[in-house]
This record gives sequence, structure tokens and C-alpha cells, in this order.
Amino acid sequence: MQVHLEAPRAMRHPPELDPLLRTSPPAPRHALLINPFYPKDPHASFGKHVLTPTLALTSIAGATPPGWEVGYWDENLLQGPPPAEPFPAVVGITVHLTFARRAFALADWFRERGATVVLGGLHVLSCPEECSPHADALVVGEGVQLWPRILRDFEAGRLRPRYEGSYLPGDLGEYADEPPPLRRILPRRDFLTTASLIATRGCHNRCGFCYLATEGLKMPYQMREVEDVVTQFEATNEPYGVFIDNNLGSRPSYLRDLSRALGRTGKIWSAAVTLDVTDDPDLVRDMALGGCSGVFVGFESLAGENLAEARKKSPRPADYARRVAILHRYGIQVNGSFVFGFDHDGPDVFERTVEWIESNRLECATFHILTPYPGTPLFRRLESEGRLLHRDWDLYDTAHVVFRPRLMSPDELYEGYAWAYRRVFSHRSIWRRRPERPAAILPYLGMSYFYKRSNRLWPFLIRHRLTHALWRPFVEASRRRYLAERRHIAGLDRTGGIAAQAFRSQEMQEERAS
Ligand code: B12
Ligand code: SF4
Repeated sequence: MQVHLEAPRAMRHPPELDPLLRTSPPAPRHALLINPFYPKDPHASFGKHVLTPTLALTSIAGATPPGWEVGYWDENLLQGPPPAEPFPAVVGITVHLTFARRAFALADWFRERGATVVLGGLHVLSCPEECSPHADALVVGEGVQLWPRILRDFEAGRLRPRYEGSYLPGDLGEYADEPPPLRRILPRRDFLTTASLIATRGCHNRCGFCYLATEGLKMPYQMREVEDVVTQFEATNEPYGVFIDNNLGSRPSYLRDLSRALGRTGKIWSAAVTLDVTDDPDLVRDMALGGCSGVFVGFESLAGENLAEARKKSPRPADYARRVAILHRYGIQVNGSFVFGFDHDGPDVFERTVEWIESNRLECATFHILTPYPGTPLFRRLESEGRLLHRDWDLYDTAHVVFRPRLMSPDELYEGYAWAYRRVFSHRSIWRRRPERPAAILPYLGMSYFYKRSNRLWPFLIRHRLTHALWRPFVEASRRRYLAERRHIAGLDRTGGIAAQAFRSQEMQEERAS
């Protein structure tokens, strides 16, 4: 039996949709884009869900033709169900497997009242036949290039039931030519930062458990112009940005150029990268000088056999510690992501992993129960081995066991996952993982306690829209620490190279500002 820690009601159940509500007729040329509610894992931080918004909806919004009004609603911000006034002519909903049920309920509710509903997102890509009964039009794959065409077809009364997007450069244009996301529609108060940024698409890997390995998905690595990304970041007026790229480090030369250009802004940012970036410590130094305050690294497993089976081409686990030390040397915090339940994971995997995290002082760690996303090689293998326990997508959220593990029982896997979170969120573990540099300890502790030990507070903070205001001092402290650290890092190597130039231009900017 899996014992579940209970999340508060608002974090478990979506807001109610009034079945009797009568609405006005659809307002012409008015579109509403919706991110549906999903239940939150009580073991992890609730703060994670208000860090930064998904870029799916703002990317679509950025491609909306002139003359259209476009609204944004994220049900996870605890402000109730989507607004029905003015009643939208077109509703666009992003669908992931874990919130597909909610997305369909919203779609049905709006359609019953006369709106035209367009569904897009990862679940439409992997299970289109499941989504089509709930939509007037489906967008399979890339949506930005198709959205203007969909609105035109809608106005001309010739909307098609299905549109196929493509991530390949072609008739519909290049990735680099796509319009920037429209971030002004985002409620700024509700997120730590509304600067969700994306510079690249794809990844050089195709791990068997990753959504990038979904059958039929062709997503070559593509990059936006460096200057375009920097301009977008500056326009947000946010001091901190989060790159939501699958892997910002797949092309080291691009990451170097981007880091150098970002160094001009004096802002800080974090990004997901693979450990390969540490092949070249000089690249890591450029990232730090460019304002990189933290990286999210998918270590996945400390067992090489698990990585080999998933076909993840990455540094050997025996070399992880040395590489983490390189990131720390330049003051970059490491948020490690670990997956439990691979075929070579026995019941000792949890303790071993947590011990490793603590002894290498990872500032943050995220755990996932191995989850076979439909359409991936992992899903096909577990299905053919008869190991899937069910197809209740609500539970395919990496916080539940949905398959039979090889070397332990589903209960052992679940309990071990829950234990690992309890342990890394404990006072003892937070303290043990504190950074070595004394100046970094206080901001680290403040952030850790606010992020990891405030789940009782989060629903209140989110509902009362206090996220941005309360998080801001922590961001500012980190930014200041970074600016100071950059002096230190640039001082270590005043060769007259670009690294020192970035520092000097930053110094000049600060002097001008004061
Ligand atoms: C930001 C993010 C988050 C944020 C915000 C999530 C949210 N839904 O609000 C936070 C941190 C809260 C989060 C949490 C989680 N996430 Co998350 N997250 C991401 C991340 C990094 C970026 C998403 C994004 O902005 N992509 C960029 C946009 C532009 O791409 P896109 O969504 O595919 O949209 C394009 C098309 O799909 C299409 N499209 C999409 N929607 C629509 C709608 C319409 C109308 C149209 C026309 C087109 C269209 O057009 C878009 C442009 O081309 C992705 C990884 C990634 N890089 O994509 C993971 C990812 C989506 N997350 C994932 C997971 C598993 C989770 C969690 C369950 C993990 C956990 N246990 O905590 C939670 C729970 C959230 C949930 N149930 O979805 C998985 C989903 C796997 C799957 N097959 O569903 C991903 C893919 C990561 C991964 N590599 O496995 N996440
Ligand atoms: S390295 Fe990460 S983003 Fe790339 S394919 Fe593997 S899991 Fe996906």
C-alpha cells in the first residue's frame, strides 16, 4: 500500500466549473489561453510551481495576429477557474498527460457554451486520438507557426480538425525567425520571475525515458540569435531569468557566446545543462561571469548501467563529483535531478544517492520516480514486458509508481522516494550541504528554508499573490552575491580576455547606475 502525504485541498483539486453558468455570446476576436490545474506532490516544494511560467502559452500568444485580444489564465495560481467574461471566441489549452483530464473538462465546458477549443501540447503529440473528442482543432507538435493560420481559418469558417506542426526548418520558417513570447500577458505578481527564457530547442541526447524520444517527434537542436535572447531578457525587466531549454549546453560554443552576451545585463539566470559543460572549465567560468547562478543537472542515476540502458551519453558517475566541484569553484549552485526505479536500482539506491548529494553539497535536489511517458522507448519496453500497473495518466507525474520495478516492490520504491525528499528537506541535510564560501551561506539558508520548508505557507502566499514580493529579496541577495563573486572570478584571471572584459563592462554599468 502506498501511503500518501496529504497536500492541502487547494493543491489537490482543481477549482469548480459551474455547470449552470450562462455566459454571453463569444466576443469576436477574443482568445483565451489556459494552463490547466494539476495536483501538487506534497513531498516536493509547492514553491516550484510558481517559480516561472510555462512558455507554451506565451509563445503562442506572441504569434497572435493583430486585431485579436489574447488573455492568459493559469489555474495553478489559485485564483479560481478561467474567467468567462468576456466569453472567448477561441480557447487554446495546453495539455500534458498529468493534467489531461482537467484540460478535457475545461474544453468541454467552454465548447458547451459556444467557444471554439484548440488543444496543443505534449499529450496531444503522444496521444492525439484521446484528445480529439474534446477539441474543435488539435495541434500536433510545434504550435507557434500554426497559431496565426488557425485563427485565420477560424475566421474564414474553415477550421480543420487537425494541424500538424513541425520542429524542422521548412516552409513555415526557422526557429530563429519565430516571434518572441508575449510575456506582458503574464501576472507578474504571481511568479518568482516571469522571465522564462528559451534559447534552444532539442538536446544532443535522446534518453529512452525522456519526452524528446517520443515516437514521431523530430526536434533537431536549434538555436535563437544570441542578441534576440538578450533583448528578450532585458525587456522583461526582471533581475533573474530561468532558461527552460531542455539542455542549454548541447552546443558549448553557443552557450559561451550567450553567456558572454548575458554578462552585459548584470542579471542572473539559471539553466538546465548536462554535466558535459564541465568538459571545459573555461566555459563554466564564462557562464559564471555571464550571471549563471545555478544549473539544473539531470544526473538521473549514480549507476552507469542505468545510464547505459537509457542510452544517456553523459560523463560517468565516477566523475560526477569532480565535475560538480568545477561548477562550485565558480560559485554556480547545483540543483541535481535524480530518477529512482531503474532496472539496476535496489532498495539501497535512496540512501546511497542522498549520501552522495550531501557529501558533494548539492544545494538542491529533485527526485523523480521513473515514469514511462506514452510514446517513448521506455513505455514500449515496460508495456511489452507486462510491467505497466495501469494507464491512469493522472498518476504519471513522476511522484507515483506506475510500473513494476525490477529489484524492489512498488511500495519500496514509493517509500524510498518519499524518504529521500524528507531527508534532503531536513534541517540537518540543509546545513550539511551549505556552500563552502562563507558569504554564500546566508542567502543559501534563506532560500532553502523559504523554498523547501514552507509548504504550509505556500497556498496562502500563492492565493494572496505574494510570491514575487516575498521572493524578491532572496533574488536580490543572490544577484549581489554574484556581482561580488564575479569580481573574485575575474580577478583570478585578469588575462585581458573576454572574461575580464565582461566583468569590466559590468563594473562600468554599475558605476553609471550609481
Ligand atoms: C517550465 C516547466 C515546468 C514548470 C511549469 C509547468 C506548467 N505546466 O505550468 C514547473 C516547474 C512548475 C513544472 C513542473 C512539472 N513538470 Co515540467 N517542465 C517545464 C519545462 C522545463 C518547460 C515547459 C515549456 O515552457 N516548454 C516550452 C514550450 C514552448 O514548449 P511546449 O510546452 O512543448 O509547447 C509547444 C508545443 O507543444 C505547442 N503547444 C503547447 N501548448 C499548446 C497550446 C495550444 C493552444 C497550441 C496551439 C499549441 C501548443 O506549441 C508550443 C510551441 O511550439 C518542460 C521541459 C521543456 N523544455 O519543454 C518540463 C516538462 C513539461 N515537465 C515535465 C514534468 C514531468 C513535470 C512535473 C510532473 C515534474 C514533477 N514531478 O514535479 C511537474 C508537474 C507539472 C505538470 N503536471 O505538468 C515533463 C513532462 C513530460 C510529459 N510527457 O508530460 C517535461 C517535458 C520535462 C521532461 N523532460 O520530462 N514544469
Ligand atoms: S539529456 Fe535530458 S533533455 Fe536530453 S534527452 Fe536526456 S533527459 Fe532529455
